[in-house]
Amino acid sequence: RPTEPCFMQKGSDNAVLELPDHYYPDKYKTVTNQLVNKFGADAGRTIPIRNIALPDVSHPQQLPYNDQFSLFVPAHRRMAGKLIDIFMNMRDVTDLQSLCSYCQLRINPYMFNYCLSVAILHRPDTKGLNIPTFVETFPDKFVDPKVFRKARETTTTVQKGERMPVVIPQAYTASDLEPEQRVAYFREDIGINLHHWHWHLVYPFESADVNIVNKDRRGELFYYMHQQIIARYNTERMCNNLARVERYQDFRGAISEGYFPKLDSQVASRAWPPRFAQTRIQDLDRPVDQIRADVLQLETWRDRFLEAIEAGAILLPNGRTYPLDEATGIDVLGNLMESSIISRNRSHYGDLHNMGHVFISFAHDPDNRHLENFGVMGDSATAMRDPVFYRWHAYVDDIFNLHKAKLPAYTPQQLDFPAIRVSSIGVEGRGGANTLRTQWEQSTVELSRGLDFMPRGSMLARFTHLQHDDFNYVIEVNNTSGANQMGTVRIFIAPVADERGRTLPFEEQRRLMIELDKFSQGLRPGNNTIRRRSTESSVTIPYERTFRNQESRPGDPGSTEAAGFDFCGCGWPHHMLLPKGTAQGYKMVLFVMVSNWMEDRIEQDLVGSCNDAASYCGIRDRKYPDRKAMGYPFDRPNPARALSDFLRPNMAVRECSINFTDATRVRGQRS
Ligand code: CUO
Repeated sequence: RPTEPCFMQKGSDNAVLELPDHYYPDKYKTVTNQLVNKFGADAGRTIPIRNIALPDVSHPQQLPYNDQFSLFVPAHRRMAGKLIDIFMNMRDVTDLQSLCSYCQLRINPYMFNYCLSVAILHRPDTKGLNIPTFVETFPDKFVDPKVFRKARETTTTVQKGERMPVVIPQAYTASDLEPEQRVAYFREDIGINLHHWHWHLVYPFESADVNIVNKDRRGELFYYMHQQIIARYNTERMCNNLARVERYQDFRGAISEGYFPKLDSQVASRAWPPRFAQTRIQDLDRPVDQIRADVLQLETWRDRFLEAIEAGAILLPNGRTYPLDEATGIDVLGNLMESSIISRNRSHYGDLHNMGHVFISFAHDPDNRHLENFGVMGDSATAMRDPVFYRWHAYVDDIFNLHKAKLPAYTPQQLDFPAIRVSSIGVEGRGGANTLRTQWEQSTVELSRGLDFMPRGSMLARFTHLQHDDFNYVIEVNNTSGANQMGTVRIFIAPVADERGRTLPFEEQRRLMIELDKFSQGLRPGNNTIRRRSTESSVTIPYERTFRNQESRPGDPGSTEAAGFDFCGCGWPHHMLLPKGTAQGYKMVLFVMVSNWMEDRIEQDLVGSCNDAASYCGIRDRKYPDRKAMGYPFDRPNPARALSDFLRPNMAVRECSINFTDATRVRGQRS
């Protein structure tokens, strides 16, 4: 979007004092003086720009400025990969800024933002540099477009400082005639969608620099993070009297769920297209997107996955096989599935997951006859809004689970921590013992960065989201070894009964286990009482980190968070830590296991890294901080028929309930 041109830092070394003429796009060349006068006078900050030898950006420029951009579309992905490389190869930050000032009005804004964000995350000289949170830059991907009209009205008629937040309605994409609407608060949650976008930003799958992609256990993390989304969504559904999500496995069948996103793209000046109920995916022939693909291709890739899992080995390009073993099989499969450039055989196993997104997102216009763009499934910032996202990922997860089911069950030796006995777990909070409380909460998000028409000053939007009362876990552990020990405490929660009220067998319950926290803990000889605050969760990041609202903008004077919204912006939003529960109290089982930290630990220096949401996001530039399989001990089937049969002395469970109150509080005010 046209924003201010960059201005020069006066007097700084190597900086020129005027933006080189050829940096301006042709349409502005005749008015450069006016632009400098108009924006320069009240520019709060100036940045250095060099007159550099500009690299060739013609490839990424092939995506029209006002089009939508999708990482899942192979041609877009290749352009983005090229632009990331160009950004990565700039000599220093000033050169990068200079190139950005040249690109800003020439490169598609969505692609520009994505590639620059990836480069900032991965360049050694920009680590710790703040990236504006995506919802501030592109609020049109997250909120009802009516908000922008109201914001325009407000900003033009009310002085800054006196503006009331515009209110984003809570339920605006469907009525209650649509049963799926009952979980819209989850699907359309801004924080959840930001997390998903951020995760895919931190784990890109295309770049000429293999190190950007080839992060420790990234294929396994792709599996695990999305598996946890499905576990959470299924639980959320059951809290709302819906059955678990039905996997999308018949690629010829109709998708029964429709979705009408009611989002407008400000860049493309178009509404995001809907998908009507009972739509089928079709062969794609869209020259404009350089996509020609048949549904049969998707089925062929799928069949090859199933063959490989059945055989316990994948086929390599040289005709040999590579085993899917206990330690790395899931990582290999994850990288094949997504698929990334570190897929071991992309030509054979293809691009199953990404193209699933693409087929579904173009189901309404497979041959571009209506000149319609992709639907929300085509963009990682919007995909989780659509019910079909969960159907697709439930199927992807089932494929991974077929592999897990081929592995031997964990033996007692792989589960036990000799001499450590967990006698109990419970929670304490405002709801009383073992009762967790949820309700709605209203919070605000800053829109001003993302509004083209914006006069100076803040413009807030108020939205409503799920929230829970803080609580503590209380865990009693007895250490009979006579010596200090170190344990890894693993806390999960899962429903007790299925959607028909029947007690869940272990095999179904383990797949609904939601990780709540994981931490290391010293254990003195004798009895230990561990108290752990819910806010310390290794899964979540605090609200301020997800939204970085105006009260705590890093780098601002007085900010408590000096640096690092980059990698650190990845993490499940804390307000969605717990499922909603029900008014009557939804029964869940809390599970804790203390495993032997000496067997789990990864020796590495964590100084300066942000590691407080490592469970779903890993740690930047470090290894995943747990040697065990992600999801352990529930990632594999077990002969146990019920959770109680599975328990070992170093585990404990407690039934608890989540009580939802249909009331709304305002952030910062506790009722
Ligand atoms: Cu996150 Cu399908 O991978 O969206």
